[in-house]
Amino acid sequence: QRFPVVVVGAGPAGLTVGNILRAASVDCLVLETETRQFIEQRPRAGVLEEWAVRGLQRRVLADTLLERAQRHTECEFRFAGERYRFEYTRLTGVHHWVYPQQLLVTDLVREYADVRGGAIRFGVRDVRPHDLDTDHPTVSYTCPETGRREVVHCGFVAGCDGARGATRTALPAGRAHISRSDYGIGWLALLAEAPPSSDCVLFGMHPNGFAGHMPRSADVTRYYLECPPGDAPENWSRDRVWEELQLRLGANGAPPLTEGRLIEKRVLDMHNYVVEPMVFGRLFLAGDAAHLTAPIAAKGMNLALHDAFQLGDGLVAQLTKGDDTALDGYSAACLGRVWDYQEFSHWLSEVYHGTSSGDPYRAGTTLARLRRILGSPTAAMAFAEQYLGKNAEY
Ligand code: RFL
Repeated sequence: QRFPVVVVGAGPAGLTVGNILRAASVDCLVLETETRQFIEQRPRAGVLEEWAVRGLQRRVLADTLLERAQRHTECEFRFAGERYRFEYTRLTGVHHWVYPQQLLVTDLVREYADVRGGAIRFGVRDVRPHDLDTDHPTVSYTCPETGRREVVHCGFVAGCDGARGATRTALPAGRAHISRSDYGIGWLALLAEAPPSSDCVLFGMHPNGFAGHMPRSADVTRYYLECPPGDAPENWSRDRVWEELQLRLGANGAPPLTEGRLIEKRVLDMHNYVVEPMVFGRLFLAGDAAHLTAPIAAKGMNLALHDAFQLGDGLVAQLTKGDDTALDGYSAACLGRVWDYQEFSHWLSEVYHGTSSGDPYRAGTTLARLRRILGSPTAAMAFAEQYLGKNAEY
């Protein structure tokens, strides 16, 4: 078997790269450990920045999204028993899109496999890249039907297999630097079968811990509750979850949250990493495989798409015109936005978690940050710009 490009992982990053390649009639093979049904139903992110949707639109990948996604123009901070609206679109003219990640993945896999005729294998096991520092790398995997090892020869490997994938671990020690940071905080990530309780995202800063409310659709809402890292989801009964959400998101004049069945309950330990450079020989890492941003600032899916636009376009330029410029600059072109978003996540983490840190000094500076955003037009504009992401064209 031979393909110009093997893409490892069918998440937002891998499927976008695959679609860009197929649009230019470049053949590629996508290898995915899960089934198609599983990836089309795996709920995760939901916030897309305007530039990212325009990037998808330019590549004819946003038709369904633009019909179904919700446009968000403001968010609300709740603390010390009060609520404060923050109208970021009125300030900047820029908005957020909310579209559940599994719907984007469903659109991208349909377009790649069913419309653009891209090759994809689901349910593969033990994917391993080889000879990455040569011009004839291979990728081996175990075929789910036969149990046999298959070897694919290729020109390039796109490592888009997320935070727990195999491609990042193929980097030899000393050839890449991995920077890490751990917030020492957990978030209980919940999906409730309940309509959103507000028309916008809510952030609650409470001495008991942070709480977030993120509308996903007319009848599903994502909630987050700060908890100890490594906490067991079983420690959070339905009653305890709703009691804490009502308390941490409660504010003067705000109606109580609409409760419902919890359809997902898992603890995420808040940590980040960045791999530099994102390239080793013929392996190009993209998305969570290259960098993880804790969901504090809702940046992960956006960064995955940013990488995928750069990588897809760079591979097309190389494979159709022999032009290496974009691939040579790939890592630097991605890492600027990656570090910008990492820094914003750190800043925002302090805003969310300072109140509950138990340290009165941190609680005081947190409140000062919030008052600055809400009281100074210049600070509000700077915050909105980072919250919405640098609005460039891709
Ligand atoms: P993905 O989506 O993890 O896709 C990787 C794919 O690779 C497969 N895979 C392998 N395939 C072959 N061989 C292997 N060895 C493999 N190992 C894994 C996996 O099955 C999967 O299909 O990575 P990608 O494409 O880089 O996309 C990144 C985003 O998924 C991620 O950044 C976001 O989900 C993060 N995130 C959020 N990002 C936002 O921009 N906004 C949000 O509001 C937001 N909320 C979230 C989030 C992530 C969450 N979790 C569960 C981590 C909320 C949650 C709860």
